Amino acid sequence: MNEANQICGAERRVVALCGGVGGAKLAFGLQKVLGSKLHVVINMADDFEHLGLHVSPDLDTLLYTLGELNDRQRGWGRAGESWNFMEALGQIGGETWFALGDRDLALHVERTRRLANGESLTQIAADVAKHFGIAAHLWPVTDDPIRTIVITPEEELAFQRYFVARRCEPAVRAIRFDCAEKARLAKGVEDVLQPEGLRMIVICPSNPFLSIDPLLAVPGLREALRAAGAPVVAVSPLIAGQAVKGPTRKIMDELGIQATTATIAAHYQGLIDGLIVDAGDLPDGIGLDISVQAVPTLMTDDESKTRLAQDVLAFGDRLARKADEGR
Ligand code: FO1
Repeated sequence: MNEANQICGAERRVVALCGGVGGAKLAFGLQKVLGSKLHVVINMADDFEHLGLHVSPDLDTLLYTLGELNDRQRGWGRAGESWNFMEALGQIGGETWFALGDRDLALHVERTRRLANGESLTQIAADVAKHFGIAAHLWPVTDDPIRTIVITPEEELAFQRYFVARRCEPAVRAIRFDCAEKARLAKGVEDVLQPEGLRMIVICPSNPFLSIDPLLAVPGLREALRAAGAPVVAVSPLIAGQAVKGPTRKIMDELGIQATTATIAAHYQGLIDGLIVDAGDLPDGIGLDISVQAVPTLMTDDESKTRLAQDVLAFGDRLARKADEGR
């Protein structure tokens, strides 16, 4: 990479599309490398009203992870939590299937108050991120309602009912994103995806069906990604055909989709220029017009998250140079 490009590269923004615990891990690694040059577009379709509170699980997982406040075993919620609220709630017959820690509760109560006051999820996310000392910029994909609905043979389940109450065990027949067609792409997301000063776009190793598809369902996002004029690099959420955590593989089996590098590439067909796969998953002739790079993708600690982030950035920069040479 020539000197000018290198300096310019370091100064330019990287936009990451993210949802869930796996996505948050790579976002953490990217923040370690990029600091305030990282902009994260967040899935908001896992949100739901619970006990009269507006809960935003993917936004909160990112806030806690980037703020280094997260419980690293569970992946979601805060470290050092206490559960007095849940205990007291149980004593009076309240709904305890969705665990809200005492510290976590403060975020839901304060977000609910501010939403009732007319503030947007974008404003609330930015303000909480500031209070948590987070360097990256967090962008809810939309400030309008959007809800993932999981269709099973017996019934339709709101996302958290499927994911938490039923522990992902009902078979998935289809997934729908209610209100997506009316959701407006948040202004901040449109702004950060403008070509000027944009280095690359990263699709984090989140569940493609439950975390990335609801992002892409917001009208205008796919077009904005294509018009951004920067390489789009996805990181496969599978390692040796298995998900590191969560129901990605199970859902692929239930949807009749083979859990291979090729099907992940096909899922993002037309959107991505490059796909990062795990070192052991060298593709058998993907046959798609994208570049594939095999590196270790299992993120078990801060070092491996940062290393994967560096590999992703180097791969994206190589794709950019190839595109420049091609012009
Ligand atoms: N996941 C669970 O499996 N059980 C829970 O009780 C639970 C509570 C919870 C509370 C706040 C929050 O931000 C996330 C929470 N999650 C819980 C995780 C959450 O359901 C998932 O991380 C996302 O919705 C999917 O990415």
